[in-house]
Formats: sequence, C-alpha cells, structure tokens
Amino acid sequence: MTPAFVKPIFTATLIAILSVGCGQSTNAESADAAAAAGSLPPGGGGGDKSLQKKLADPAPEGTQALVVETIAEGLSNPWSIAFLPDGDMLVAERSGRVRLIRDGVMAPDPVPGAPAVLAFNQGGLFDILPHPDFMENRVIFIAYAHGTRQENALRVARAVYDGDEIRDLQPIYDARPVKDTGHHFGGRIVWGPDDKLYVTIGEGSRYKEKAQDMTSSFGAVIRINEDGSIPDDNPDFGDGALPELYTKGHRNAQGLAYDAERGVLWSNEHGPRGGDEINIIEAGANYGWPAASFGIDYNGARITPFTEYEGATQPVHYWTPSMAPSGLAVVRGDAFTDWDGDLLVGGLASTALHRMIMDGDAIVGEERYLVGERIRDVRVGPDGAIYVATEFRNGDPVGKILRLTPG
Ligand SMILES: [Ca+2]
Repeated sequence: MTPAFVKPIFTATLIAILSVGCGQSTNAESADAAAAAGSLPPGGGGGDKSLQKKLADPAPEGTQALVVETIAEGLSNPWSIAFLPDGDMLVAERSGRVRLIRDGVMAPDPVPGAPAVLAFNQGGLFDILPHPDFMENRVIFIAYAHGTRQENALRVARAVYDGDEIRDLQPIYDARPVKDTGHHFGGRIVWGPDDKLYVTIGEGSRYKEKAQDMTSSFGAVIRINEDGSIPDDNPDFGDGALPELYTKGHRNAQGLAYDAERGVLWSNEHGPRGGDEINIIEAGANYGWPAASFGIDYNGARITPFTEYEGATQPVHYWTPSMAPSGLAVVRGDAFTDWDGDLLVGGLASTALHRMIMDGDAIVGEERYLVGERIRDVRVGPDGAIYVATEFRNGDPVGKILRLTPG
C-alpha cells in the first residue's frame, strides 16, 4: 500500500458521511431509501437491517470435547494473561491489580508496584507483555488507561518485574490527544518480528472521526521502539501525520496477535451494532472506520452507507450482529494439533470462545465453545493448552482463568 492511499475523495466524502452519522434516525431511513433507489454504490448498506437478519445465525457449537480446568477464580474483570518464560503467569485485572499464578496457584495478594490506572468505565489495566529477553532483563510492558475522567489516554509503560514486585515503571508512550471519555482505549500490545512494539488504540467512542485524523493516534495501531522512541521506517500517512502510526481507521481493537508461521499480524475490533471485524494488519493501511462499516450505531442511526470504500482495507471476516471480540490467539503447539493455525477469538456479547477454522490464510468456518462464558482474553500457553479469561460485566469478582485441553 502506498502512502498515497488516503485519496482526497476519501476525506471529502468522509465529512459528508459523518454529517449523516451525526443526524437523527430519519437520516438513516433516508439513506436506506437512497440505497434502495440505487443512488449509493453497490454494496452500500452497513447496518442494513435485512443484512443483519440474514447473518444473524450464530456459528454452531463445536464438537471437540474439552477438558476445562479452573486455574484461578474470584477475579474482577481479568483483562489479559501473560506467560513468563520461567513458568509464571501474570493476570491483569482491569481495576489495576496484577495477579501472579505460580505452579498453577494464584497468590492471594496482588503483585506490588502496578501502575496507578484510571479505572473508569472501560478504562483500567489492560495488557502485560514480557520482553523477549525477559530472562535476562526482567522487562515487561504494560498498557493501561492513565489520567483523569476529563483528561485521559492509553499509556504504555516499561517496567521490571523481578519475581516479587513491579518496579522502575517508566511511561514510554501516551495516545494523543488526551480525551474525556471512558470508552474505547484499545490496549493490546504485541512484540513484532522486527523487534518493535505494536499497540492498539481505540478512537474514544465519541471521537470516531479521529480514526481518520492522521494527526491523532486514535483508531490506530502504532509501532514504536521498546524505549518509546519512534522508528524512522514507519509508513507515511501524509503531511502532519503522527510518525508512530502504523495503521489507521480502527474503532476499538482489543485483539492482536502475531502469527510467526504465516508472517501475519492479526487483529480484531469491535464494530458498533454489528460489524465486528478480523483484520490483517499491514503497514500504511486504512481500515475504513467510520467511513466503511458493516455495522450501525447503537441508537440505530446509520453511521455510514458504505460497507467498503476506495482506499480502505476490508476485513477478512466480520460478524453481524456483533459478538464483541476481545482477545485473539493463533493455535500452535502440541495440544490442539487438529486446530493448528486456527484463530481463537474471545466473545463478550456472544459469551463464547470462537474458533475460526482456517484453510491457509482464509477463514473457512467457525465454531463456538464455552458457550455462556463472557470471554475477555484468549491465549495459547507454552504447553499448547488454551487459556481464557472470563469476566462479568459489572466488576463482580467472579472472573476466572480457565485452561482447556482436548478431551
Ligand atoms: Ca473496517
């Protein structure tokens, strides 16, 4: 994708689309009528009610028998699971606590030294990522909501976890600008094959137009060095664009995983009402939000008449209606050999673990497991087992870490 992909027509029409999106439901109806009359491009119809109805059937429940072990319970919104190379696991609770699981047992007290987070609405403690040289340097990276209700941002910090406590916390990146909402922070971090950090940043919900504003890191995947400096070979998003941008046009991505065997960086993101997506993240690409979406806004208003848009990269998969994806993993290892290379996606609204069946790089099928569990994160452990974090919406301490192996 060349830097010239942000075509003038995209920006100009986007403004018109956003005007429609800010209007009342009557605008949505008139847009439906316009689409029916053929005055909008073919394929237009993100949020088309007949489309939603047509695609409403959930995937079938899977037939693979699973052994489900509860590794930890009593957690409040466990947001992420990190495996350290020494066998320890760290679990981030959104409220700001880091929990240690050692030899299969969760320590009763939280790990001291976790950063002070803004635990507000969807904000709080998100991902924890060990440095690939963790055994030598004990470095971890932490993503969290930082600031106040009036002025906050997704922050990435670097710290040391010495086995007893977190120390030497050093913020290395803040999303910009600051915002005054408690929604859509993003918050996943991945270490890339190029030794760079990739971080998802949401568009703040109320600021969806910033997903197309290249002077903002909202609605982006950013690419930074491990000390927070910015690589000089990031893609060029035009005059005035932030240098940390790697991709734009995202809504709220809460799944990110690097697939070394395919050489693919996978992501998933929440659509509005419908239009949740799986994307392949490629340098310089624009994923369309809010100009292109298969979803509609929560109040039923149409955000955009377009499900695709010139210059925007289409998802490789989408769900309508929403299943609310959080967490993403690629199955590898010795335990689930029949699922090798398949994608796993946690479902919040769908209360299920979604197995995306792959043929090469293409998604060719889908099954649901653990139906009834609201799943915030999914990982494949060093032992090949699948680990999921389950939660309950309102912070009740009923979250669990489950370990899955074939039955
Ligand atoms: Ca998209």
